[in-house]
Amino acid sequence: MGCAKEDLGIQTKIRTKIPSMYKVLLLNDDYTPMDFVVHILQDVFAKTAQEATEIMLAVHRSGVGVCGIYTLEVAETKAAMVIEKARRRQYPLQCEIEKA
Ligand code: TYC
Repeated sequence: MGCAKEDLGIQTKIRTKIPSMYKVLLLNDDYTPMDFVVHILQDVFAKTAQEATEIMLAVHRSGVGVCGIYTLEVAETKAAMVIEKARRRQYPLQCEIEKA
């Protein structure tokens, strides 16, 4: 006796979820040069020179600033790129992600 899939009452639920978003945060330190941070913000986060300078100065003055808000995988990749570029130059720049 054959048993068609429909007879088993199996249903495929199609759910489209809005992905959680994550902030990429840049932290201040006393050693990373300002122009390097501006370059990172342009290169990794596609900021204009003016936007990058404003974010860098906000981080320099307040201690922390948001570089952008992305899905988890993108946020993790961008944070890892920042750390890698900074370590290659031996700068202590810190970059973290936080749920938005
Ligand atoms: N405070 C650093 C300096 O005076 C500049 C800086 C800005 C470093 C932002 C890190 O995330 C940072 N050279």
